[in-house]
Formats: sequence, C-alpha cells, structure tokens
Amino acid sequence: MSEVDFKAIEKKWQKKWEEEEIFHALDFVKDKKAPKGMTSSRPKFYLLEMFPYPSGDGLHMGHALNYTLGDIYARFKRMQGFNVLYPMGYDALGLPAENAAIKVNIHPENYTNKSISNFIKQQKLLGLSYDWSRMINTASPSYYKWDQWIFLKMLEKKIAYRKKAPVNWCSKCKSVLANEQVHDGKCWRHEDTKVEIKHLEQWFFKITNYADELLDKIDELDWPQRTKSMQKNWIGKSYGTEIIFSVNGEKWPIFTTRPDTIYGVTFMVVSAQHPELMKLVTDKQKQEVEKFLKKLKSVSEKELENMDKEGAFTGSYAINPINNEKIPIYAGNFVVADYGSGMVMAVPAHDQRDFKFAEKYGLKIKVVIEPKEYEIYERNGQISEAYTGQGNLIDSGEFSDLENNDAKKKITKFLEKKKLGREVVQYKLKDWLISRQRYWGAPIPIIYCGKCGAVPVSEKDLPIILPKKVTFGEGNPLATNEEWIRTKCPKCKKEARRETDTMDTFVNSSWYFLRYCDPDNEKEIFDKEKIKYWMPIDRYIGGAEHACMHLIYCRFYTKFLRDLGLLNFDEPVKKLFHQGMLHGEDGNKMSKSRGNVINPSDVLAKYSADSLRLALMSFASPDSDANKSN
Ligand code: ANZ
Ligand code: ZN
Ligand code: ZN
Repeated sequence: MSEVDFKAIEKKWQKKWEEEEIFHALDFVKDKKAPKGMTSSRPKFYLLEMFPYPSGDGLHMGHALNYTLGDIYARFKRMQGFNVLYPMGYDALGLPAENAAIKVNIHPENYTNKSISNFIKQQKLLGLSYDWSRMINTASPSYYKWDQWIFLKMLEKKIAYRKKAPVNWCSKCKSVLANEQVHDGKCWRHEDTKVEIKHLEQWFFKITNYADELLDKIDELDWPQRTKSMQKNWIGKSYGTEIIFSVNGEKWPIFTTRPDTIYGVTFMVVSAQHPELMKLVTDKQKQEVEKFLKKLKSVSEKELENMDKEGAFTGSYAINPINNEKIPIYAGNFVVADYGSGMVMAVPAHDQRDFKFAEKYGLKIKVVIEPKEYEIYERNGQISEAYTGQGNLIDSGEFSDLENNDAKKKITKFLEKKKLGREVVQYKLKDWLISRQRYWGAPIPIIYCGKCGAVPVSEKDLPIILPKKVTFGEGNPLATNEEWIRTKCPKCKKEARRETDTMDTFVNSSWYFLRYCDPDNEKEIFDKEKIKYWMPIDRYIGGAEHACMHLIYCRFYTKFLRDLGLLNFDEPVKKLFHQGMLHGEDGNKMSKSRGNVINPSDVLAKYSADSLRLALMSFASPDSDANKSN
C-alpha cells in the first residue's frame, strides 16, 4: 500500500481555495461580484472567533482549538446554504508588544508586524477558511482612526469626560503602572520600590449611563449561564438606603442595604484610600493611623474579600441619625473608596466583615435582629459569628418587633421624612478609565491649549498617527517626542500640545466585528447597509476569561453606536460559545511557565493539518476542558 502524502494534498487545495477566493463573503446586493440571485436568496450567517493578540510566540494550541472549531462550523454552515462571513484579524495594540520592545529592543511596530505575518502563515497552514480579504490590524492608522472618531463622538455626547483618578506610580520608572504590574505592592521591575498612589487627570467613558440596559438585556442573550451571571455581578446593582450621618457638623452619607440594622451600628469604617480620610484624623490619632496606612498594600477587589480586616481609630465620631448615638470612626482596609460613599455603618452582629473587625479591635457587638427560629449562636452572652438571616427587630426603639424586611421600608421612610436618608440604587460598575500613559495604543485625539483648555482634534485631521520616533523606558514614551507634541490649537490657532496618553487596548476590540462588515471604508466607519445585512454576530467563539471586560465593552459600544443612529439593533452577539481549556500531559493547564506546551506548528510539520484538527476535535467535547493525553 502506498503512503498518502497528506501535506502535498493540503498544499494543493489550500492554494486552490486562495486562488478561487471561495471563502470570500459576498455583501448581498452591494457586491458586484455576487452571482445573480445567489446572495440575496441565501440567508447570512456571521461566525466570529475572538481575534488574537499577535504575540511573538505564534499560535498556541488553544488558538488552534478555537479556530478549528470555528472553521468546522463555518464549512458546515456554508454546506447548509448560508452566505457565511468568517473573518480574521489582529488585536495588535497593547502593552505586551511595548514590553517586548523594551526588553529586546525592537520597535513595537516591527515586533507586531512580524508576529502578525507569523500568525497568518500558521493559520493558513491549518487550512482555516477565513475571508482573508477582510483582515483587520488594529495597529494600522486606517483602523485606529475610527477608534479616535468614536472617541470624538463620545466627547460630543458627554460619554467621554476627564477627571482626576488615582493611578499606581513607580518613582523609579517615573511612570504609571497597570494593576498587573504591581506585585505585592511593589513595582514589577523595581522590587525595592513601593508603588505610590498619584492622582492624575484621566479620560473616562461613562459606561454607567448604560448600566441598566446592560443589565436588563442579559436575560435575553443566548449565552452561557455562567458568563451571564458574571456580567450581572460585574454590573452589581444593589437597592438600598443612603443614610446621612453627621461628623463634626458635616454631612457624611453612607450606603447600606440593611437600614433595618441601624440600631446595631457600633462603629463606622472609612476606606483607607478615602481622599478625605485625613480630615477625620485627630492629632492624637495621627501616628496610629499613619502606621496603619504604611502597612497597606494595593490589592485587587477580590483579594480584599479574603484579607485580614484591619484598621485604626481616627479619633472622630459620627452621630447616628436614628438615635443620636455617638459612634467611633475607624479607617479600614476592607472598605472600597469608590463604592457608595467610601464609608460604612458597621453592624458587627449582622455583617461578618464587621464582626471580624469588631473582634480584632474589641468593639461593641449589638444584636438587633432575632432569628425567627431560635438558633444557638450565642455563647456566654457573646455571639460567635454574625447573623445575616431574616428575623424580627429587637432593641430598636419604636421599630422593635417589626419583621426586618418591613423595618427596612419603615426606617427608610422615617429617615426620608427627616431628610436624613433616601432610597438609592448603587452599581458596582464604574466608568471605564481609558487613559494609558503608554505608547502602543491609539493616541487620544485631544489638544491642550493654554487659552482654550482641552480641545478635540477636528474630524478631518484624523487619524492622529503614532510617531515612530520615541524613547522607551523613561516614563510615557510619547512625551519624549517634542516635535510630535507641538501643534496648533484647532480653535485659536495658537501654540498648543497634544495629549500624550493613548487609549486602553480594549477600545479596539469593542467594535472590530463591525469593521469586518466593511473593512476598507475610508469615508466612514462602516456602511450602515452592510452592517444591517451582516450584524448581529450569529455565533461568537472565544475564551470564558473574556466574560466581563471585552464582552461588556462590546455591548456598551453597540448601544452607544445605536444611539448615534448607526446601528439598528441592541446586542452585538446572538449566541456565544466558550471553548474548553487544553491541558498538557501532566494534567495542568497548558502554559509556558509549566513547560507542558505542545506547539501546533510542530504537529503541523510532522503530521499535517487534518491530523492536528482531528486530534483536537477528538479529545473531548468542545466546551469542556480537555486533557491532551486522553
Ligand atoms: C450596614 C450593614 C449591615 C450592611 C449588615 C450589610 C449587612 P452590596 O450588596 O455589595 O451593595 N458597604 C457599603 N459601602 C461599602 C464600601 N464602599 N466598601 C465596602 N463595603 C461597603 O453591599 C452593600 C453593603 O456593603 C452595605 O450594607 C455596607 O454594609 C457595605 F448587617 O451596611 B451594609
Ligand atoms: Zn519601577
Ligand atoms: Zn486655543
């Protein structure tokens, strides 16, 4: 029996596909090449994979799995008679290319271009049936021009705005650090340098304007349940009461979901990062508070949950508006500065965080809700943990004996009448900070003029192109090119300076799926008619790690562009699919650091594309994690 030369067969057909452009997607009536009657009668199907960040390492096995899944589905849909749009592109801007550039001394543009051509080569070897004529590279000015255009539109609609915000600052790098670059409170590159918090003017997108719609529409999405609930938590809508405590004659509103526990407040906790904390600290307590603040590390919100609850007495007191009790105020590490008002009324008997804190500092614990079915949680007159369930109020003045949910309403009403409280809705979702003091991103199209302030660049002057000549490693690279920075004010024509911050790389991926529908349009962001035909995405395939940021941001962009009148739908992705994670021979997740990686190009070279694809598809079902040795 003669051996079959798989590689020769693959090569022959891959070449033929390319020559005959059989995977080119035809834009219904607008496409002159469309065979008569064909495109209009075939229903469209938009199949998309999350586009990759083109790293220098090339394709990894997770990519190969993702794309093989997509490709099989694309071919299946074509055979079913659909007019399929199946494109590919590169999320090319961002920190990794810049870091690689600093490390190995290649310009990010060269690094990125090399990586992209390497990716394309490998993807073609895999035999993926993309419409390559629609390829997108977010680092090309013809793409990020439209990032800048959207920014200007957001500015016009007051969705983009500027305010002071805290950033991580390394005094040795003389630069802002991303959260991921802060390791254990120190700079990733300077282990001996503590990261400081600086307050700088930053650009934000007001995604919170869309909080309710982003939340309400989740239930209608045909998405994995887990991803939907992660988005709900990320948006985090809470119904509660704002209660005004008075501190040194000033009003301090606090947010609580448990106004029914107000008689159980035995101390207050203000966030250690609260901008006005020092106002509350008395001379006598200054040393102690400063000692506590010195020990603080910057941590993520997740770590915050599990951390030891620590703090220090500020020396100040708050007055509880319900009974005029004098309540000591502590600074604490478990209160978030930018949620609610950054101060909480602590009820240790009914909140476990407060309970831990009270235990540690010997603070009073006062039970005000009695469990309906009496549980033994009291020992020697002391409780061993917070009771967070339902029950009737005790020791709560005129509200005693009320059922606690009823008491929530009545206490809120009572405070409302006295103008000491009101019902409020709080979101965990924050406005999106998009300023990066980094080079490899789309420049923010703003010019600062001594007379006119922050002036938007005129649309006709877009794109603002990244200058190639900058110096890396000394703070913000764009700030090192004086020639580029100097410009004229669009309003008064006097000498002015360009914004040197660039946009978060997530802006690029927030709308790229729209650009695939009309990738070469130079006159406008896209042709509305083409979008109307192709969108929304019928099937989106990508990793579950994007459940929040990317998959929320692209929903936000869609709603914003809809409100501009450019889109006629509310949601970009009809159906979402997360592929499973690949594990190495050792059973661990495949990763370079574990040394258990199998490289797709090695398998391709040794066995052929079909062998690799077949192997990938036979490990396990596509959406469950799979072990390579199964
Ligand atoms: C008193 C109280 C008593 C509370 C009780 C809970 C239980 P969610 O659901 O997350 O909105 N809180 C308010 N602002 C905070 C901040 N900036 N950082 C950390 N915690 C904060 O939770 C709202 C509850 O979280 C609020 O209700 C407040 O504690 C706390 F038995 O107030 B509660
Ligand atoms: Zn540093
Ligand atoms: Zn001016």
